[in-house]
Amino acid sequence: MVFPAYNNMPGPAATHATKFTSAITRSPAASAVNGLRAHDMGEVEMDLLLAQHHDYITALQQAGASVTELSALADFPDAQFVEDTALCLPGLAVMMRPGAETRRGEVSPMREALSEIFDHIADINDGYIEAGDILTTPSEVLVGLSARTDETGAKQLLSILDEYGFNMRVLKTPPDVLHFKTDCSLIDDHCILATERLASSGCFDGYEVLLVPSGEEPAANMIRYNDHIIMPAGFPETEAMLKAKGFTILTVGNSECAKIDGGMSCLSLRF
Ligand code: CIR
Repeated sequence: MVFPAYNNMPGPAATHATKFTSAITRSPAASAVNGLRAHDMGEVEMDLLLAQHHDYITALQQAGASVTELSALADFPDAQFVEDTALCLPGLAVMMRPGAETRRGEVSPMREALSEIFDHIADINDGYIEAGDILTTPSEVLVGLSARTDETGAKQLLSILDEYGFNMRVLKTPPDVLHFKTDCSLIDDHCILATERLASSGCFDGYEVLLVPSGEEPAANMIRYNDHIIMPAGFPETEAMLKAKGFTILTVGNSECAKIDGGMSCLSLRF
């Protein structure tokens, strides 16, 4: 099956990577305080986490999303980071196989939810892949190999996407960076915001690249949703740079998710 206007670079009407109507989020469980993290950045304050989660949903709604909030999964401390469980493309959802063993059980409940929405569902059942390592642009799907995403998983995704007519390119997530999208975001159809350490590899040649000001690297993970950019609060230089470029910004406090390595994109599936 081929989705028209996808394989031509750049596709004139290929805006599916920034234009959406819906989003899925999942309420953080009390166990979120035990979420995986690379470094100790202090205890997660549950009340603040819930308030920030609420603000995040409000921002999505302001950007035009109809938001479905799934209920918390107590057994899975990282389940609020729904992005990692599925890749949503026009007409197709691909269920991931997380590299983090403690996260694999998050996929099946998400599959159930997406089965009611998507006509086509495919499954990764070999190797590992988390969708935090996947950046979708209008012309291609970029996959960064990482500690959570391996070549076997990427290869299976490639064959699934090939069958459905989507282009895919395999890249590398920088060492010691959790996910590919920890360091980049699509902020316009042909413009990628990225950290210097990622962009300097040349992986975004052919796109316009905006570099995150030095010292504000965590701001590289944001989402473009229709005419808005939703970004974490506390990164004034990045915010000013994007405003000067004419983007409309919504900021959301992310201090608590940041303690468990979560950012703006991880908290929703957008389609
Ligand atoms: C994890 O380590 O899996 C979670 N604590 C954070 C996941 C963040 N997800 C993402 O960047 N897409």
